[in-house]
Amino acid sequence: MFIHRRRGWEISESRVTPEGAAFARRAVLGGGMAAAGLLAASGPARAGWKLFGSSTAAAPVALKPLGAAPNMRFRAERALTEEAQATSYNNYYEFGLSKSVADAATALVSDPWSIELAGMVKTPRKIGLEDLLKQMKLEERIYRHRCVEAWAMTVPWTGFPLADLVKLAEPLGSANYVKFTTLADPKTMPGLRQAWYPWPYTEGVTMEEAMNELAFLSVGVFGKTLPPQNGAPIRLNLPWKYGFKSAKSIIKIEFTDQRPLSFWQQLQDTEYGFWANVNPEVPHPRWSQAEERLIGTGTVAKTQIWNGYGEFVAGMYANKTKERLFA
Ligand SMILES: Nc1nc2c(c(=O)[nH]1)N[C@H]1C(S)=C(S)[C@@H](COP(=O)(O)O)O[C@H]1N2
Ligand SMILES: [Mo]
Repeated sequence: MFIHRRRGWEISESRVTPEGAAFARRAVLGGGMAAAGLLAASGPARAGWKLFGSSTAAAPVALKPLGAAPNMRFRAERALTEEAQATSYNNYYEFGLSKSVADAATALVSDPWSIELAGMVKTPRKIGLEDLLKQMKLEERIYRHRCVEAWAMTVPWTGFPLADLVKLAEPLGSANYVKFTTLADPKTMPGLRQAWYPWPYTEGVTMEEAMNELAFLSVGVFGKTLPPQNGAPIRLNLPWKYGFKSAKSIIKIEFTDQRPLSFWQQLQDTEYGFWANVNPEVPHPRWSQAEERLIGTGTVAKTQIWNGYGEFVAGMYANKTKERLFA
């Protein structure tokens, strides 16, 4: 049977919304919370957002300049996305299902912050972010970011290689995977009221992927500390994988010999699997991944295998022929 797969942006935002969100909307409707007027005005996808969004004006979040030197290995070969776009079109489900979570995310308390280094490490411990940053050398890298929903951006992140943190954590030889757990605070995160989601948001990579030069922990974007909606105060960037692997607001990094089951896998493994490497030739079950829409300009670009980072990462997958590498 021939299935015509539309391009991601030809589908309405509600159709591109992952299966879990569709499920959430059904639950909202079934729960009788969606008043008819609200639905008529904005449609079911927006209704969810209104329920969880904040109506009060957001307090401005003070961002600190970081001034880290650019790493010339990772420069832009396409125009940078405008800062205003990259910081106002976000996915951060803990703060709501829409792309407009910046106001709600001002509730995030990111100072003080500490990260638990847990599991198969020489000495499990908690490390304060300030203390951690004293031991890491910050640099700026421009990365392409490709969301599984077929939008993309190109932004300068400030941070340090994940490999440097792995070395600091001193994992045992038996640890094959790294699991990331992110903040789940019901007091400040209205999205957590959607109890049918498997909070907290978690992600995972193999130890080999964690040690790859491209795997990056960011504490800033556009030369300043991360705004809350982009994952303050520390988030992952795995630019050869779909964006959902790049977990925001990380509180725990755990070393394990078990492959972690991520938030999205728990919701829909067939659509959002463990590997989730970018590949234009492997469509999402509900839309094509061949092209991407650049946020801000709306320019359409061809999506590249490994999001264009094959020279860095393709070798890691050469012998993994039995794995579902691209979903
Ligand atoms: N904790 C957490 N991390 C998350 C998400 C989320 O909802 N919660 N969304 C992911 C998705 S789907 C994408 S595309 C990126 C978006 O990052 P950005 O808003 O900085 O562009 O964050 C990822 N990290
Ligand atoms: Mo995404």
